Amino acid sequence: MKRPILIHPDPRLKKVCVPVPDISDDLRVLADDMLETMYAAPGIGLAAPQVGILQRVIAMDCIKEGEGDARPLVMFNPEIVESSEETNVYEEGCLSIPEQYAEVTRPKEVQVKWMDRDGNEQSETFDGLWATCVQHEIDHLNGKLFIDYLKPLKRQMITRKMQKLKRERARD
Ligand code: GNR
Ligand code: NI
Repeated sequence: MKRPILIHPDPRLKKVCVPVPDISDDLRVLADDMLETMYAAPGIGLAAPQVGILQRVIAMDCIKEGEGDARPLVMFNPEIVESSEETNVYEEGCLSIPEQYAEVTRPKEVQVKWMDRDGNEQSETFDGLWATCVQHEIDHLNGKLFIDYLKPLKRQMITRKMQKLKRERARD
């Protein structure tokens, strides 16, 4: 089932999420709901706090439509174990900050380890958009949004736009 996505500013998007102790059926349902919500949005990633669940779970699929087979990835307790010196700049967006985009510089490659839905440890090195996306998602688990990398004035401008959007949505 699709779940509603929280819009910034929301105190739940600023919280450090707790690790999942082990994989349960509830968590597998959450993972499926997150993938469904992400594909429907549409987005290339989604973190559990964006649907109000303050646990360390992310979903990703950076394969764009028509670009090949889908690759739905769900990670429990993802951790970056190594980051490249080399950086990359991407124009980032966020489903919790609709229609706002800005360039963010991050390590170009990251090695990530996580637990999969069967409870197995996985590890993989990501590059390109996958690397950007997994870092953006892990930031969400630490209460950090891409606008936190921007200059305060630009961040404030975006936050004010989002407050207005939320007021308008609450009215109709
Ligand atoms: O859909 C999304 N697109 C995107 C584009 C560039 C960098 C990061 C992202 S993640 C975003 C979905 C989202 O908000 N995930 O938390
Ligand atoms: Ni996001």
